[in-house]
Amino acid sequence: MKGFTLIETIVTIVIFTIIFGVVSAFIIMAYRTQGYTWQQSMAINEARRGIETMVKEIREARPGDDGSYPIVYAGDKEFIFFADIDKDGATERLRYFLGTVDSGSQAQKCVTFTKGGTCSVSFSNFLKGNLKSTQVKISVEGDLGASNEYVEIFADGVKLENLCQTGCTDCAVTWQGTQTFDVTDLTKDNSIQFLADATIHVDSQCSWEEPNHAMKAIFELSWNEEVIGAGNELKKGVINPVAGSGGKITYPLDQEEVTILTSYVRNVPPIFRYFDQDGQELIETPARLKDTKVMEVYLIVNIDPNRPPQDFELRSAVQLRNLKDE
Ligand SMILES: [Ca+2]
Ligand SMILES: [Ca+2]
Ligand SMILES: [Ca+2]
Repeated sequence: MKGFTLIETIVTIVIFTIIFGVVSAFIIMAYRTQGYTWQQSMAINEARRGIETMVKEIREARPGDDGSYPIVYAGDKEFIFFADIDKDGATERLRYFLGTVDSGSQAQKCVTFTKGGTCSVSFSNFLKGNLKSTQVKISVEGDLGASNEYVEIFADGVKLENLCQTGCTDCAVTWQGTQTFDVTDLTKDNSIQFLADATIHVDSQCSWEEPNHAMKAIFELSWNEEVIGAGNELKKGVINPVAGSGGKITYPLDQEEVTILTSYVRNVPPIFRYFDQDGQELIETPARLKDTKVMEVYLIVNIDPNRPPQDFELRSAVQLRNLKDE
């Protein structure tokens, strides 16, 4: 029997390679589609479980242990209320919302050209959402080589620190004395002013960028804020009641524990809608707080809107039991 010729062998190898390539491409594609569909169904299940828990808790809305009305806030994409979700008799403050944490930063400089001068900068209207935290990094430069030459820093009139009291040099030609401060409380009003006071000892003899200056300062503000209605994550925030002195109950906002219920929410329409006892939809916030008896929760879930499967919609109506007879 004759063996294969070289040509026959090559042809055979080429044919098998092509077949193998086609088959494996098909398998990989099928596997990917399968994996994607599986991911989508996981996302839907996750959203469904989230919405079920949410509906159960909203149904049980009741006054806060501090005496607050059951509903705190009734927005299109944020609902804040009280309920006892773990059945221990103490009422939690709950917040369901679509939101994302955004960060931002701005920097400003100021210079003083006179001996012992001051300079100031102010930041305002930089926040778009609920402030989480703000930091400022401050550095100075100037005729600051001696220990009696320093820069007093104030934020909204509050003394923060003396920069460059040690470790700085005269006219360093680089930022020095850098320190970072937490100014969260001072920026809650969406505005902060910084003052740098160069004391009486500093002469105007430095020439880095600006000639004949005594001192200059740079303020680098950076913050984290929560923007409601943005992003694709439906979140749940829980605050436990805290008994203060004299048994006074409070719900400290900075003790909220936030978890993500589902990460693929695509709602443009409201997630929360509010209805009175006649089934009339409530549009204005004051009426929502006062008259809501029934709510509708609506979620659009899709792990990637640019490819199939299409949007999956979850919709659920819920009667607020403790509010229906008022
Ligand atoms: Ca509880
Ligand atoms: Ca000096
Ligand atoms: Ca302020």
